[in-house]
Amino acid sequence: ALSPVRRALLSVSDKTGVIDFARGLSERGVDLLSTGGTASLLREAGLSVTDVSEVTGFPEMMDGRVKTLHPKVHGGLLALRDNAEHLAAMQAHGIAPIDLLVVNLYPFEATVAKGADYDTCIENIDIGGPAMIRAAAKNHAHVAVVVDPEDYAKVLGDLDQHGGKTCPKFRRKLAQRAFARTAAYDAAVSSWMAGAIGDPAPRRRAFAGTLAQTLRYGENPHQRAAFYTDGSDRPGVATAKQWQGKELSYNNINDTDAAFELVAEFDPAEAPACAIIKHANPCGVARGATLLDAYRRAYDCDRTSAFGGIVALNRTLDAATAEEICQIFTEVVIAPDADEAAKAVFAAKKNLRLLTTGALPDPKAPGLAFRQVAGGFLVQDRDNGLVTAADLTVVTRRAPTEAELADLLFAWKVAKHVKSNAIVYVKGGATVGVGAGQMSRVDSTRIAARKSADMADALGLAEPTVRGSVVASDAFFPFPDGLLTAAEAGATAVIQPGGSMRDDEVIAAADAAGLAMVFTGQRHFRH
Ligand code: 93A
Repeated sequence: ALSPVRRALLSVSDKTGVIDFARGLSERGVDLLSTGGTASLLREAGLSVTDVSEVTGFPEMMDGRVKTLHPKVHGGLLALRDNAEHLAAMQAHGIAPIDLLVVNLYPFEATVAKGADYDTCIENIDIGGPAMIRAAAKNHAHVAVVVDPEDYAKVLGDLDQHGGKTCPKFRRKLAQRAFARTAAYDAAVSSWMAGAIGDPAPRRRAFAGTLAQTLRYGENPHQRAAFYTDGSDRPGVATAKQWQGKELSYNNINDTDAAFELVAEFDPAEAPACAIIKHANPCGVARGATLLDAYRRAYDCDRTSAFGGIVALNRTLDAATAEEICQIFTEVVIAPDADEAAKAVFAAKKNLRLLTTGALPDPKAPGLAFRQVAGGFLVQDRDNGLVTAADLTVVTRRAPTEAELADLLFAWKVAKHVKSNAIVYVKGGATVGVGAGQMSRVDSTRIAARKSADMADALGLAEPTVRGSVVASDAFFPFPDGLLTAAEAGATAVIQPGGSMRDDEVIAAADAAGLAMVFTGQRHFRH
């Protein structure tokens, strides 16, 4: 049934639009109740407001921890207006109905994002607000609850359409949004606490995100989609500032994330690095003497696939690199920063999106990764495995040279970010062939070598760049065939987890071919 709105309680931290909304309510004959800060603001705007403390007969106390937690408030929100017993209780205890609740919560997520200390975060956990929101949402048969300033105008519209009443369908919609908000809020508190106690394990956790952006469509145009943030401050596409270009699509966001997570594996203090991503797989990754050099070397791995790709850089984008990127069609460029000259270069390319994040994400930081299956979702630690030279075991007669070792470690970092079965050839700190997403490891090995040969043809090189390269395999070679394919293509050293039943055969084949091979003891499946 339609429900009249005679009395509204407003208690908001985010004061956006609340004066106009309250004035609109007041003009429609609605009495206003409010808590301290909200009440003063409305009074300053010339509105007549009753303090909640006047209703409860208690002052706001304990730094505001107790302001609305009172039967005069919760009875007014929860009473069923068509229940004789409830009405009698209201009568007996002097409780007046509250027909509209307007609350937004202490900015807990924003406080965490600002890096506030533990006690400040705790103080920003709203208790009274969610209690009222849940009470009003439960009683949506009679009460309307608004948690988002974007809905203020809709409430006034609904009141006008129904002669000062709200309609049941709208109240139910508002209640659903209200429960989504309190669920996300509590999940944010729980996630923050999990981090604070150093236990981000994927157990006993509640998961929820905050809607950041509705997307035009999903992976395909017939799929609806949205982007949610999880409240973590990990630098990346969710926290980035977009300087230009149209809105990111679902696929852009996915690919940009893959690109930035990959390039962050390469310490900017050691060398500039660049990763170019297509369909979540790298088609070129390189270090360089300069950022421009790194970009060019990454581009030369697979120029065909780089077209329409996503470029991630581990250092501040400069004008020379920006000019070079503009030579082909690129969807997105993401970097920790971009200087003014680089921004000026991109300004002429209206469609190119430039994102800056202020920092690189820490590849070693803990976190969670999700994968959906029918009826649920899988949660695991993000793959933050990182091997160093000290973790490697040389298993062949020949040990890798210093140059090979550097390339092996480089290739291993890239392989971690390639869909399995992943095979990555690297020479001189640049990928020269990437084989991704094949069901057979031998096929990945062949494809990567063939792509390298194609590229050498296109560049007019005398021999494939894969000659004299090293190769990484994200999981062990189950048989010698894959390894032999890589050796035939011209690879001289191999990095792989080891652990196959036939490791002996594979090692013997490597020795026979004169290869140096190291085991990492750690696998990087990415399916
Ligand atoms: O500290 S609280 O959890 N205790 C309460 O009883 C309470 N009631 C409302 N926080 C409470 N609120 C919150 O105060 C609201 O959710 C809102 O975010 C804020 C509005 O305070 P003010 O009107 O003083 O700015």
